[in-house]
Amino acid sequence: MAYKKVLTIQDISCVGQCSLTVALPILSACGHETCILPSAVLSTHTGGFTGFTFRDLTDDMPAIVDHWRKENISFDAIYTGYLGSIKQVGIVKNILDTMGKEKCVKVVDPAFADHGKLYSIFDMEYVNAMKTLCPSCDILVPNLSEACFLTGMEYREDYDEQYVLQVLARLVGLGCKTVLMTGISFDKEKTGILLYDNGKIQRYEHEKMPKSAHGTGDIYASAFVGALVKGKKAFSAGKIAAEYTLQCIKDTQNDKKHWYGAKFEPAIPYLIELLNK
Ligand code: PXL
Repeated sequence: MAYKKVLTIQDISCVGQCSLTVALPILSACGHETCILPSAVLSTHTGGFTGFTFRDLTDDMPAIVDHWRKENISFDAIYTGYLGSIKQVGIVKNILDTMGKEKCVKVVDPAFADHGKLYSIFDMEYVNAMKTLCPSCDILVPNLSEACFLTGMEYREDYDEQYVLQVLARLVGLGCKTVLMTGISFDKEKTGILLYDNGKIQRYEHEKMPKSAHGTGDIYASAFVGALVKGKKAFSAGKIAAEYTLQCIKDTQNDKKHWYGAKFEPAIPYLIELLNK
């Protein structure tokens, strides 16, 4: 099996089990060399903690990337998540456009909203900037909230296939080639994923847990990229990531003290088992 070099660009939330502290171990466990470009350093994530610190690393990025260029460093995959500023979106777009090897797979997780609401540091100006990443990635991995903000569609908890098709059509209008939507199901008792690829739709539904957990979008996207880079087809990688994420949520469900994230580490052997099937 080829050894692949993945670059992931997202924040370091020192405590909180999200972003790089999730992506790095998951991608490494999948067997990939994992390079990072931290977008910001926070004391914790912003979802439920108050008084967190936030250091924006936008100004460090150009020199880091220049050095990589001088060293002729390029990547088999580039996966972006939570970014630190609007200016940074432009830098990240340029990285997506220029730092990949010939067959580089580029995955963008918008990572700016959930349950119909933007994460606390973001606004519509940021959302508008994020639209510019759509044509630069191969696969966009939004949840329904992010897809709605990007497309200007009203966010609904209750929806039908027609509504989702409209959201997808608008994402394609923004330049998306392939979209893997998370948290989509037409059965209220379930949840699932939907892969849109060149007009073709594939869906996979699974058990929905009573409570979701913080950071599961990052766990999902990291496992998806890990599986994809391992050579799995997008739909199969999407299903593997869904099964793994579900297990992480199950492992966390009954621990009230663990409200800030999902326990993704104990299920890593299960992820590897799924990858080897
Ligand atoms: O999991 C998404 C995420 C990543 N990084 C930071 C966050 C969040 C969600 O709230 O606050 C800093």
